[in-house]
Amino acid sequence: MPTHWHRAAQIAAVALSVLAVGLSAAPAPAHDRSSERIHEVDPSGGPGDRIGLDGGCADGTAAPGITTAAAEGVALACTAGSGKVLPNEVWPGGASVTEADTANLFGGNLSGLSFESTDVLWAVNNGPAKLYRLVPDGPLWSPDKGGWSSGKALRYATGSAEPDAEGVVVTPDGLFVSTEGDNGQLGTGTPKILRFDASSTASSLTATGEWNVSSDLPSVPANKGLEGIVWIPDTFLTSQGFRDERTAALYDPASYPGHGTGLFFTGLETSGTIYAYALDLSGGGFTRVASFDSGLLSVMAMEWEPATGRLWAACDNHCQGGMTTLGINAQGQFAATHAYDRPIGLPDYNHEGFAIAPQAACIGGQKPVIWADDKNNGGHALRAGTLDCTGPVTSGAGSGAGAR
Ligand SMILES: [Ca+2]
Ligand SMILES: [Ca+2]
Ligand SMILES: [Ca+2]
Repeated sequence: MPTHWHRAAQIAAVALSVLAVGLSAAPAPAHDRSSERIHEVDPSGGPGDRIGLDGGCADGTAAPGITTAAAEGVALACTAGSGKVLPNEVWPGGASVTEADTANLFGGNLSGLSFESTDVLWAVNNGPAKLYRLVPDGPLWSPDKGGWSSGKALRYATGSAEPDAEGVVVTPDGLFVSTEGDNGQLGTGTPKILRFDASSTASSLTATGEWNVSSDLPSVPANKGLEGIVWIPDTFLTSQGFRDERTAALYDPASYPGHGTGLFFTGLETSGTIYAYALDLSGGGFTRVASFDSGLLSVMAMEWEPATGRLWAACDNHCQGGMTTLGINAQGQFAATHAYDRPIGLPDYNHEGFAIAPQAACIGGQKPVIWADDKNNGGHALRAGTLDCTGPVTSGAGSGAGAR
């Protein structure tokens, strides 16, 4: 995205950072999205870029598109009175954020993060396609010196280069990566989910599983595909009455032999839609079990928080770093329950990765969260903040306030 789009937002972020020095955790006013205004436009009107919004409609009615300078200041047409507009709340954690990597360690394109444990954080880079195993290095995170110093190149199952790796998740069934397409064939978006053997000692990793879900998705530009991925265990889904949209009945894991012990949820950047898949782990088969709106105009990262039963969706600077949490409602569907501003101390950068540390990392009621900045602004790709360990449990909240 052109950097000049964000000049005003960056100035505002700096001002907020200055304020934060003197006003720790000053509460931000509730953010009513029903009267959002377009505050930045792409002067080139280039295809594939989107309008910039202060938040976006929770129901996705403000679809990404091309706009012109004439549109600046125009009110955003969220569905008035539909009850689907979520107000932004203050970030439910610490206001301060610190850089969490050595300067200029990663360069650009770091785009996805997933904690394996309190001491192991996995990261993917979309170009060159790489996987990193990160470990604590004082207050920072650094590549594991045991073979991961420069990361490991990622290949498709055929051994060919190279997947546009944007999201990563560690699961009991292996490490999975969501991709937008093939870096060698820009212009054609073929989103896939890949599995890699993170325990391999090889210097490059060839996918041990490949699921080409592009036939199930709307046609997307090469760089608007699957930005985020999480895994949610069957035990949680069944306990919350999750419904299978294919069978129009309660989700029954036995309907999907060979799918392991949970479902994969992956977010499509271009629409902000999240798709739930049962993957046939012994082959390339897959079945869509559900799809739903993230509550964001665009989704860049996702996280599953087992301790609270919240599914998190995160946007980058296309929506000022806004986030939503989702839970399973009384109809058995995932729906956004809260929308949050980014922490005051987090600059409005191109954060395409977001990870929440396990509950075991809680200290003083807060646990670490990490963002990955694709653009490596200021020479840093990782930033660390905190999230309250005892957030609202939104799963199974039914039609409570904010649910839709
Ligand atoms: Ca990226
Ligand atoms: Ca990409
Ligand atoms: Ca993208």
